[in-house]
Amino acid sequence: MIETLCILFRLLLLMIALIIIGEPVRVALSKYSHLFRKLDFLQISVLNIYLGGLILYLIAMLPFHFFNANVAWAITVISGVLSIFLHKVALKKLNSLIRPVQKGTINVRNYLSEHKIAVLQCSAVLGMFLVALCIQVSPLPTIIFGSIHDTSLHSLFVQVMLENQGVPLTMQPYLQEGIVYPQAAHVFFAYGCLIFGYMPPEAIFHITALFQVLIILSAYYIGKSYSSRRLGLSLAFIFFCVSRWPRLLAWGGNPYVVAFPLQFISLSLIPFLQDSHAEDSTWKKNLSLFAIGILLGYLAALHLTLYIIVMATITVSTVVNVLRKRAFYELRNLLIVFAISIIPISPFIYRFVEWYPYPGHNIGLPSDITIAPWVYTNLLNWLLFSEGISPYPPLVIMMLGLAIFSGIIIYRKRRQLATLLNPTKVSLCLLLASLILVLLFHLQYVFPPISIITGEAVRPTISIFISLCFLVGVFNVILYDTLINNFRKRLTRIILPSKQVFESTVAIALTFLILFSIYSPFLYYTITQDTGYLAESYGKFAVTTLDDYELMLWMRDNLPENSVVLVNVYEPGMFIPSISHRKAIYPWVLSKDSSSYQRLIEMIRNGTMSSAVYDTMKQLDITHVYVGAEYSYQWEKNRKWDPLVFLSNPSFDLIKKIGTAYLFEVSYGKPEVVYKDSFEYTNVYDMGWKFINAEGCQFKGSGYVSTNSSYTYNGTHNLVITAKNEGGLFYANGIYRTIYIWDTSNVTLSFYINATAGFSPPDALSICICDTSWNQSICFTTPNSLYAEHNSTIVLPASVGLFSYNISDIWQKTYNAMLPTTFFITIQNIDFDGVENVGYVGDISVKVGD
Ligand SMILES: [Ca+2]
Ligand SMILES: [Ca+2]
Repeated sequence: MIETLCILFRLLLLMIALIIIGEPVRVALSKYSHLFRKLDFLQISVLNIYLGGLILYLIAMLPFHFFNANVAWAITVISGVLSIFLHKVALKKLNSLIRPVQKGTINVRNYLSEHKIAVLQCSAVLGMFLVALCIQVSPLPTIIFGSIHDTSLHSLFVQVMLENQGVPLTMQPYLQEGIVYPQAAHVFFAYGCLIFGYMPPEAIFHITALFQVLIILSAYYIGKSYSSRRLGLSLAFIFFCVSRWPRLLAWGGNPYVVAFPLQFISLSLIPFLQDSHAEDSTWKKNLSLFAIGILLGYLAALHLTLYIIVMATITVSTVVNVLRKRAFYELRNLLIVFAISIIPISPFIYRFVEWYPYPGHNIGLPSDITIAPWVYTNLLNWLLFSEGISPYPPLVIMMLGLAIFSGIIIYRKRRQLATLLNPTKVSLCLLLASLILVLLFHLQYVFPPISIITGEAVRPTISIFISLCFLVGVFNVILYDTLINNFRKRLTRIILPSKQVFESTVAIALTFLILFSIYSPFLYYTITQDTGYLAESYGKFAVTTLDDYELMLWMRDNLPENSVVLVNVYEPGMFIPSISHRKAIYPWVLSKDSSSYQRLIEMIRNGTMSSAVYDTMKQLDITHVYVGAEYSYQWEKNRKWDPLVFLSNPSFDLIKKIGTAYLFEVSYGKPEVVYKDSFEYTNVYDMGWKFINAEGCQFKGSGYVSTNSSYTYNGTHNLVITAKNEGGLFYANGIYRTIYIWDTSNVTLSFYINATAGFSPPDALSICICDTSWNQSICFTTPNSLYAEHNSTIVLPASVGLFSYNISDIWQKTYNAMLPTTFFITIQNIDFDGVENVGYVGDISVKVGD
């Protein structure tokens, strides 16, 4: 609870800081342009966040490397002082509001009663914003960072931005490749790190949650600027509980989420482009057009596809007006705005063009990339049946019903829409533009899959849904008016004319009751289910554990600077660059799609540690290997690495283990020895050994497994395994571990054992090879064992000594089959006589080939 409040508080502080940075810009703009006048404080809040972000983006893009904590603080403080200075008069007025009533002044109570409805509406919007923020952050404390893919990639961008004090050209020292991904969203995250002490992945994960909720304020923004505060309230409500986008987007898509509210603000600028008399002087008009262009370009720098969707919407609206009204100045406005919007992303366009002839276009496109044909996604299917509309099936039906009903009502009332006409038009333009884009994005099945539009077709599909949400928002206002008028008419027939106030209160209450009943399922799911849904969805890709986090922090403090860590792209090691500040092969970038890397991580997953694995690792200069505690959700299969591939493999030294997260140093020894255990450690379970559970309760006894320095064969420690029968038939104490090999034709098992202390016939110490289903096995056992008659049992010539066997041959003879590539080694001590058996195992090794 306290943690949730801390997260909430930190996000609200960040929001206020951004609002303050944006304020001087907004005031300056509104002095010279009509663009951002007539905004209330809620609209100002959401707009300022982006104006503040724009200032920070400008600073980060300038090549002077001064995007650091000092400058960030300075800008925040200076903007704060400037804002107070600019609002001197307003602040004085506010001061008079608080003072007791005097002649000629207004006080709070008067002000509130005068603006009763506006205050209520704004409070409702703010209330929804805060409730949604609580819902949004409540799953966050239990999760360490976000998706190991999206969040790790964006935190890498933030990390290089912090190290370079600005947006650098390349991702050095973590990767060679240049940065062409527009970095405006990352500036928000980096600002959070500089001022509020976030770790980069944490900044991305938490700040994204803030922007997911900010959509409520920006929906209010567009509603109010198009029509009225009532439409604003209606849209805020729709994006509070009806639209799942972007509130329930849990897999990442962080810059997309950050850009989402600005998309609405951008759409609210369309009427300005359509109005030839929007400003009184030409230079003011040009200034406004310039500001719109820059804001649209900033949207592009936040997320390119949302920019394309907004531009397409403006284009559709312009084309319609040019065809209907011959309004050619609109076309001119569009072209001006489009040209100016290129400015904020021009550095990235320049980089893209400049680097295009370079190998891999200098964006890390690997030369050995395997281009799989892009799987066709049926987007209608996705929208309707794969949680595109809502993750809760009853709401999908409700939403479709609402959308169809809204469409019919709006069409029937099309002549009486009045102030609702413009928002209706823009919703339809957005709908048409999105449909066109969905069709255009389908060209990706024609183009090579590695192109800028890959996978982007989903986003205009979401915009189709958004346009329907706008229409439902308009419908709410119509419904409200119709209901309230009807109730009033009916009530006047019943109630005395003198009771007008009462009558209108009853009408409002009844109207809200009906609206509430329509939306109660949406409210119910939002309040009761969203937190759980978010927690579950995050759980699929946000799989970093506390062990991983601690190990990565340990690496930051202890690992040599020039270390290169091999990571599995399905494990939390993806956060190594942004947490440990060490190079990882590979982060979630294009390089990871190289065939050699994919082959490498797949071979390790299979336990195929042949010389090819070491060759590839040498080529990539790998010095360490990170094995995470968990792995991300994968549709096809589990891609987790088993730490047993590395544990006791002589080519890898375990240098740190925290819980089930491991860090190994690569020593490039002899790849043919896959396993060599000399028990030079204290905890056998840490090294991958597990207990064999004694089957049945008739086996009473005791025993332990440990390492000590008695009867040492090699080094200073041995494995010691004891068993003592205590009144049963016998007692068996055993441990096992998994071995992975790739070539099973000539495998040698060697071991040193000493089974003298307390062993008398038929007591036995045995070492077995078992398949992983425990069905087939071959055993090497000390003389006089009960199992000596089994044809799968080889009796050792002595109770003490170093023995070596070709287990491929033995397995072949016993089962007439190849030795499995994955098998268990078991060590078992069996006592019958009640005199404790103390068995020692000195060395065990498994070798592939000669
Ligand atoms: Ca030893
Ligand atoms: Ca014994």
